[in-house]
This record gives sequence, structure tokens and C-alpha cells, in this order.
Amino acid sequence: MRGKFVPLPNLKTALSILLYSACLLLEVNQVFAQPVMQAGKLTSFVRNANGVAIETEHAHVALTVFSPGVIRVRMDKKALGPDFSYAVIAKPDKTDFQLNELADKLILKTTTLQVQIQKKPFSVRFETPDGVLINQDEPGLSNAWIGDEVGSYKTLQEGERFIGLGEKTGNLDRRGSAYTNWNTDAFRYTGETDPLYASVPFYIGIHHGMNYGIFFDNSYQTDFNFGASNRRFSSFSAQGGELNYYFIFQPRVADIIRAYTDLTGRMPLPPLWSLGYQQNRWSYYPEAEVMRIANTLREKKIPADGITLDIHYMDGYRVFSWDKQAFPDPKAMTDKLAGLGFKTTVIVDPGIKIDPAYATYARGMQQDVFLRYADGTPYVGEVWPGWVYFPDFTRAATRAWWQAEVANYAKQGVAGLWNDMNEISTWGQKMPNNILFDYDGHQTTHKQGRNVYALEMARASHEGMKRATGERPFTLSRSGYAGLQRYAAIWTGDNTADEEHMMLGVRLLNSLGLSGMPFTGMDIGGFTGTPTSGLYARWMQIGAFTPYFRNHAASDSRSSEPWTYGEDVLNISRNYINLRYRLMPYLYSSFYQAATSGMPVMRSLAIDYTHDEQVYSRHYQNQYMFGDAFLVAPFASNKEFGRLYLPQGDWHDLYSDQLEHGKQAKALELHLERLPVYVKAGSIVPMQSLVQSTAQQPEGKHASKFRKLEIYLHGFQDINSVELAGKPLPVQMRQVAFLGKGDKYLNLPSVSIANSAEKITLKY
Ligand code: NBV
Repeated sequence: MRGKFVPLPNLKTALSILLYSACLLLEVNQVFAQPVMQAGKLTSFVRNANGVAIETEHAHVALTVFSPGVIRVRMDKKALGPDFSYAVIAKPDKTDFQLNELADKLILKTTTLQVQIQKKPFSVRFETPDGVLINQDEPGLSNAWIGDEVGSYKTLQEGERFIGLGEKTGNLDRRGSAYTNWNTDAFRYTGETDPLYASVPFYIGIHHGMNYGIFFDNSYQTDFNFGASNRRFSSFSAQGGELNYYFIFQPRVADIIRAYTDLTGRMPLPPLWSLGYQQNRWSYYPEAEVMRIANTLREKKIPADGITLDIHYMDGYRVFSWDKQAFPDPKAMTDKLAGLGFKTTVIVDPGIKIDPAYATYARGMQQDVFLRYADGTPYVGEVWPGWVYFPDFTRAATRAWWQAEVANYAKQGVAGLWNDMNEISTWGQKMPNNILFDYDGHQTTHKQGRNVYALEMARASHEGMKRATGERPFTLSRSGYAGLQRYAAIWTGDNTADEEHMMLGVRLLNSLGLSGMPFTGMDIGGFTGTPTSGLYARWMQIGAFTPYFRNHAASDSRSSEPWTYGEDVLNISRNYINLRYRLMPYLYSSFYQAATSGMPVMRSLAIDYTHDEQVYSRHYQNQYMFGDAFLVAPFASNKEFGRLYLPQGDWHDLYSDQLEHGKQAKALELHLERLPVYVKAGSIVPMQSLVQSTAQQPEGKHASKFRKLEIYLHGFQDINSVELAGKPLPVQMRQVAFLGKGDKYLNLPSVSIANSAEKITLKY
């Protein structure tokens, strides 16, 4: 429009418009230039009693010295919130440390470790005191946020391996793989499925003859990348919350596990009976069937300590109730079982049926224990009993309510609680994220609460039983988070009756052991599907060398008791169960070690032979130590030949006593009746006479005081005698076959160990 007057802006307005546009541009740039935001430059720092508090351009950071070899790193975009963890029970000790400032960095130094803290941009680098690099933030990537997701990116070292991370499928060495922690009901999982039931965000890195641990204590969904489709970094990240990790540097993997379990706690010594064989299926009912199973175990001389009741014992799947028709007098039944030397374990599920006539539900409503949405209405989900409410176990009042309910079981003579479906499982459906969790006063949502739900359920079950019985309780849990070992044993859920799954199960248990959880088991025989008789027999043999030894099968599968596969399989199973019972003092000692040091009962060879690359090979990665003395080499039952690797040391074939030298691979002819097992030369294996249950006293003049010792002599030829508390022991110093044909066993002279404090001395 020609001639239309367009007023020219005056200078002032023009300048403001310019400035405004520049600002807009800047802002736009910030949004678009920083989809990944890093901490930026260090702007200030303050030394405090346990470490150093740091401010950077975009983050608030705290480095805390927990002990000379354990440094915690916390970082958030906002000021660090209250310090709360379900996993960590330790407090920083009073470690001396130095903090020095140089022009471009701070150096925090303990006797074990030094942390180089770069200023521009902020990043950390962990070194030995003499400056050898252990682990560092990858330059350029470092620690960063993508929206609420927070992650740490560590330079991948040459030849670096990664082990642990709890219940994870895949290989012993996790290099090249990525994983997610989000507790999941993984019915019929495969060798590749991820995530599974439990989350333990703790792993061990190994390179250049060193090993370190990283525990990322964040209960949101966490993701780990160990150089999966990337050759630059290993990383860990969480969908929310703080970057909060503990860096552990120790000379041996065993020391890392000890340090990790100093932080997250250890398994309390479980009751002896829970180390015995447990018979289970979904489900033994009614009572007559339970008694039939118990009596048959005794008649057929299959030692056993536990009978486990699955969901059919309940009235319409209402937890804490009994089906009155099938189990008219639970206390009378558990008494009868106890008379036969059996303890009773029952399953408990978290879903509480919405039924005002159901006392547990009514008390729960009255005490306001259930998970709710922000508008105050309870979350209604669907599982076994139909529509249910879920208790909020992250609330102290809910745990107290559950503990009181649990007391009823104790009155009925129940000794163990088997916590199932606690991922939370809602028929495999996704649970809404907008459900609120109390998180012990730090209210949050499902996103942060889910992964600790099972941990807190197991805690309530464990503490409830402990209080009600005054005894050491047995608690089993399917799901969990770091620290679960303080309350419960864990089993690997719904596995499948196939050879691959059996081997996968071995790796899962080995990995859990590396991750602070020593009391572990898998469904022996396979949960779903039908094992061949060979597979069943092999699985029973391996089961005898796992910490929690329970045979289990799904409701739609054939009977799976040891006698249902014919005489040969029965003999094989009985032989190995017998062996386990004879080894009970040895096993109990291994559990004691776990309870006091965190050292797992079932140990990946990576624990003792960390820097021997053979132990990571696909051929040998399933081999493990069972306690200090036994090396177990599991092979699929349908293999006629196998490859075995014996690490450093000398080893005795358990069956032939033949001595083998370590650091060599061997071809083995495999026989179904024998699981390859080797005994480390120099081992002392305390044993006892065969019993049918741990309720029975082993033979001997002084009953429980009598034990036998098996001493594997190679390398100790010059020992003259063995003394106990200064007195010579009648120990027969030779190796004997543990398992002869059938069920033969060569007796050794008995040794009286009157007091566990008495020392056994080998005289040279
Ligand atoms: O309670 C039934 C089963 C139980 O036997 C199994 O061990 C758990 O892992 N439970 C799962 C629920 C149903 C699974 C399909």
C-alpha cells in the first residue's frame, strides 16, 4: 500500500527490540544447544568433616569419604535433598583425607585412593595413591542430564570387563551389553530377557590387574551400558532423582564385596533348616497331599527339611487365611510336619482382596495402609484374588500392620514366608506411574517406589516373623533391591525346564552372589515345562551345590518329586541330597562366612581368580566355587563331553581323588550320575553323619558335638598332625571318595569339636 505511513522506531525502542531479540535467541539457543546438560565449571567448594561440597555452574555436588577405599558422589541440578536410602545402612567413618587445591583441579586423597576433581569442566577421576588411573568420567560426556534423566559416563578402559549387577541374564563378563533395572514379573523369561524380577545397581569393573565397584543407589529405573553398541564409555543413568553412587576400590573382588556389604548390610545367619532340601510345587493341597509328600520323602530316605505351600492353601487367595476344607487345622498339620522333621513355609502375595468381610483387608483399611492416587482413592489392580489393593510397604505403619498379620502364621506353626509377586506384579500389566508411595516420609510416585517395594515387603515379613517367633526367620523373596540380603533369600522366579535355563540359572546365582546376595536359589527341575529325566537329575545335582535348594514346578506341569522319574534318577538325587546333608557343617560355615564378610556361598570364579581371563570364557563361565573348597563344573545333562578349566592351584577329583594341576583346561567325559566337582588341595571340609533332616542329631558319642573332617592334603605333605585346642585329633589324613556307587560312603573317624572358638592347628 503505497503511501502508508510506517513509523520508524526511535533509537531507544530500536535498541530494546534488538536486545530483546538477542535474549530470545540466547534462550532458544540454550534450549536447543543443551538437550544434554552437564555440570559445567566448578565455581566454589567447601571442605567439610567427611569430604567436600562443590558448586558448579549447573549442579550441586558432594563427595563423601566413607572409608579409605569408598567415596560417595552425589550430584543434582537442585540443592541436594534429604539423604535417604533403603539400601545403605552405613555412615561415613572418620577417615582422614587430604584436600588440596591446584590451579585446574582439587585432589582428594585417602590412603587407598585419590580423586582428581577437574574444575573446567567439573569431572572426577579415581586413581591409586600413586596416580594409576582406575576410573574416570569420560571427557566431554562426564555426568549429564537429559531432562530428568541423570547419568554418568565413564571412559571404557582397554580390556575392561564388567561383572555383577545382580539378577541379570547374559554372560559373566557383561562387556558389550546394556541392562535396565525395573522390577518385572518376567514369567517365562529367556536367556536374553531384561529386566527380570530384582534390581541391584551394583557392578564390578576389572582392568589392568585392578578392580573397582560402583554402586548406583537410585531406585528409579536405572540403565547400564557396558560398551553396548558404543566403544567409548560404560555408563549408568536413572530416570529421575540424584546421581548418587559409591566408588569402591579394593585389592580383591572379595574385598569389594565386603565393602559393598558394609554399605548395604549382610545376610543374617539363616536358620539351619533352611539350608536343607525343600520340597515344593504349585500347589500341595489338601493336607493329606502335603502329608503324603512328607511321608514319602521319609519312606524313600530322601533327606529334607522343608515343605512349602503355594497359593492354594489360602481361602480364595486371601493372604493370611487358610482354605478351611483343605486345611481344617493348620497348627495340627505344621505340628505333624515338625514331628517328621519338616518346617513349613507358606507363600504370601501383596495383593489384598477388596472384601470388607476379610479381616486383613478391613484392618488394612482402618489403618490406611494401601497405595493411593494423588486424589486419595486407593489404587485398584488385578491379580490372583481378583481386584485388589496393594499395601504401601514404603510406609512404617503399613509394615507394622503386615507384621501383626504375620504373627498369625507364627501361631499356626509356620516357619518361613515366601514373598511372591512383589515386583509389583499386576498380571504382567504396567502399573500406573501416578500412584503415590510414602517412601518413608519422602513422598514420591511409582517411578521411584517400585524398585524398593519388594525390599520393604520382605523387610516387613522378616521382621514380623522374627518378632512373633523370637527365632531366626526364613524369608524368601522373588523381587528386591540392593540390601535385600538383610531380610531375605532370593530365587530366580519362573524359569523353564530346559538345559539352557539350568545353565542360565547358575550364572544368575553367581551374579547375585557377586552383588551381595549370598542366599539364592532357582526352581530345581524348572518351573514351566517338563524336564527330561536326565535334565531333572543334573539339576538336582547342581541344586545340591546351590545355597537355597528347592524343587518346584508349576501347577500345570507333571509331578516333580525326586521319585517320579524312576529309580535311577531317584538314586542320583538321593546321593546328592545325602552329600549335602553330610556337608552341612561345611555349608553352615560357608553361610557364616557370608553373614560376616559378604563372601557369597556360591562364588563365580571371577571372585578368586579375577585376572585369569579363562574364567570369563564362554566355555568356563558357569563354573563356580561352592564355599572355599569345592569347584563345581555344571554341564547340560545331554552332553557326553565337556571342557573344564581348573584355575591356579591343585585340585582333587571329588570321586576318584585324582590330583589335577591347575591353570589348565581339560576335556571331560561326562556321566549323568556324576556332576564334575573338584576339591581344592589343602581344604579342610567339616562334615557330619547322614541325617534325614537338620532336626535330627548327627551320630556320635556327644551327639551334636561330633563332626568329621575331610582334609585334602596335596601341598601339605609335611603336616605331622592336626590338633584341636592343643589335643591331637584322630583325623584320617587322606582323601576318600564322597560318592561311591549307589549310596556308599566311607566313614571317617569322628572328631569332637566342643566349642566353636577352639582352633584347629595343622602341625608341620
Ligand atoms: O503362586 C504361584 C506361582 C509360584 O508357584 C511361582 O513360584 C511364582 O514365581 N507364582 C509365581 C504366581 C503365578 C505365576 C504364573
